[in-house]
Amino acid sequence: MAEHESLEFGKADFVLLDNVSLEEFMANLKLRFEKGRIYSYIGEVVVSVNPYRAMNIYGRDTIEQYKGRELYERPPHLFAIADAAYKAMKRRNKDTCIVISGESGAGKTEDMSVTSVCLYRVKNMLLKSNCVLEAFGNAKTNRNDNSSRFGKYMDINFDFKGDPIGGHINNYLLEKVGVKSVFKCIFQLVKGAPDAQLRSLHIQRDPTAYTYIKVGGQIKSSINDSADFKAVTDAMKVIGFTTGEIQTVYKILATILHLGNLKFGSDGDVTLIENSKLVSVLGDLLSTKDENVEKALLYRTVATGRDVIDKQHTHQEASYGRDALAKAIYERLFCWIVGRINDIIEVKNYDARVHGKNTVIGVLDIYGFEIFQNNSFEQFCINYCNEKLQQLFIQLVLKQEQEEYQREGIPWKHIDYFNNQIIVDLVEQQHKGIFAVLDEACMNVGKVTDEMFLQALNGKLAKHAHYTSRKLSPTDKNLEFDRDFRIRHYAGDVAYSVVGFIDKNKDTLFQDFKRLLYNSSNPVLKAMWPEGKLSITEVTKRPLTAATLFKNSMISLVENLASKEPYYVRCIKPNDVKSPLLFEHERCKHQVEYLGLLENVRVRRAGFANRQTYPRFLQRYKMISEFTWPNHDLPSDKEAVKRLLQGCGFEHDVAYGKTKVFIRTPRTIFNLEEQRAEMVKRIVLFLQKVWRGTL
Ligand code: AD9
Ligand code: MG
Repeated sequence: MAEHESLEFGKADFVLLDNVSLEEFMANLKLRFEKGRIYSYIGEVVVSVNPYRAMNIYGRDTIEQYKGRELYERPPHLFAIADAAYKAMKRRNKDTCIVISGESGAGKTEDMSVTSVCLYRVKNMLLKSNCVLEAFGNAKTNRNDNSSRFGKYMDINFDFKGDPIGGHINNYLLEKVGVKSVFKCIFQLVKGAPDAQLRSLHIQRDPTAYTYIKVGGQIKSSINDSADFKAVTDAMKVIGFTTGEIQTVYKILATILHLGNLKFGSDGDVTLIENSKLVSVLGDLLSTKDENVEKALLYRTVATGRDVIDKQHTHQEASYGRDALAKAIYERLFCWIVGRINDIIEVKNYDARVHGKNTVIGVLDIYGFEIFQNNSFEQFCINYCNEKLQQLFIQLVLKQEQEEYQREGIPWKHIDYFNNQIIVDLVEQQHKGIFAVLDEACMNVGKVTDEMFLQALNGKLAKHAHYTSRKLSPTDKNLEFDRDFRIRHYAGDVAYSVVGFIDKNKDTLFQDFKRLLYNSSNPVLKAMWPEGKLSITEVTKRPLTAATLFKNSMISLVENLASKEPYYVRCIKPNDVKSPLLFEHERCKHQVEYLGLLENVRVRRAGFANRQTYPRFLQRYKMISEFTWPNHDLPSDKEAVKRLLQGCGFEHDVAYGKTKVFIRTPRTIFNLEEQRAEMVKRIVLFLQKVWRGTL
């Protein structure tokens, strides 16, 4: 428990509250925010409130102050958690992870960078990779000017000495370009690239000239555009991207902007490209013949039995194909960038037999819970992801903890909490879940509409307590549209429009585009599209849907996190206007409630900071007691541990379970550690004297 701060800043650890009530919790949180104390603890969980202003608390000197210290020795800080995760990994040779959660704009990505700086030490590559990924994966939304449109899970590998030796990034990209948001890299290019480079890409320095930027809205210029553009390009160079690769990256961004401006028209039954000059621009950028570009945009090749014919797109199909192409090449570019970064940062040639075990700290920063005016498939996936992470928190912090006390026979009064498993099931359950119903709808190509999908949901989920729709609750004033269904999420109600669900769930990129890109004479682009190699008759297997891919990736992410020792950072957004002064009480209270923070305090307060099996405890501390050193003659290890702790005067702070001893406060552990270190020192001195014969 943190005890070092003056009380004028409130309680540094919520466990120290006099009464555990929502009012006291909120009063303490507010006081700390107003005093500029943005971090607090609940035991080992960090509660972080977005300050919306630059804080002078992230310097090297501050990192040094936290290194090697115990959590409760210094004011709460992310550095302390990073160091705790690091120490736990080193001491126990165990993988750990830091899970950062909270709604959109709560400060996760900032907290992730702060934590990473502390963990990477001198690993420049990892820092540079952050810069590139943010440019390509973040966009401005209503909720956050720098909103992560991709989830990032990063493993940092350490060698046996505890030095970082590399890493690996998993990305969970969702939003695609041209949908709702414009990625930062696109602004940086248009506003910040040198004139000559723009000319070679046929791009004008005017964001309003591009439909996709206009559709994405919020045309925002920053004074730093050219500096940002340069920083990202330089970062790619430092990471090891070749000049050809960097050029291709920008050619792809330019391609996307030009695609957005393509207009289709018709002449009788024939679909045409109105601004055909753009076709040769695209041919140039994609290193392919103009006529190939034109053909892929206007026709698709279909196999009918043995025959292969070119079928003309309708006007609508052509527009649809164009947008699908823009989205797909952006998505592919992003994954390719992550892949290239991984090639470079991944640990190679690590021989555990020579270097000892290589351990990992994972850090997760993912898109936060979102409610927009109009919520679609992307928000649905994002919010499902947040349900999964909340479930993991419940499992690890609230549920397992209490179950262990019961199993071990420690007297325990159960603490109630809302278990969101029911919502997770609503989304991911086989056959009945929303994803399953959606996938079923997508099996019937072309026949099922979004509305029919909604009907199917209504049919299957009519009785579900967390699902409703206009049809099921006609009098509900909060359900505005017939096309909406609403989920009661752990963090609040969200109405989703079904429009576009079916399209977004299917892999809808015409094969002709894949072939076009594969046949490019630009080797970097070609390598991004290996499946374009297949001929029309070879393409038969139905690809997995977006929902299934996303669900699978979330399930394996959660499994991965659960296999590590987790540390949590729970981020809170103090207001919706990005103000450093405003603590909107209701807004914050809502977050404290749904994050389960009060329950967290209760479990923590009634619970124990540390537990160890009796043999393990003895192995570590037996030298500090005459009853146990070098061996004990008591009937059991449990008895021996009791004698040891009685001897040290810690009896009041511990409980004895069937197989483990439970220690309430970290201070006791700290004290035991100190005594142990002291004894080890004395034993070593003693042995040295024996060896030297001076005894
Ligand atoms: V989203 O789910 O990706 O939409 P995040 O990641 O939770 O969201 P982010 O870290 O991007 O939020 O923070 C939003 C903004 O708040 C930042 O752009 C900063 O302007 C501001 N912020 C957040 N944390 C800090 C901080 N520790 N110090 C200063 C901060 N400013
Ligand atoms: Mg973010």
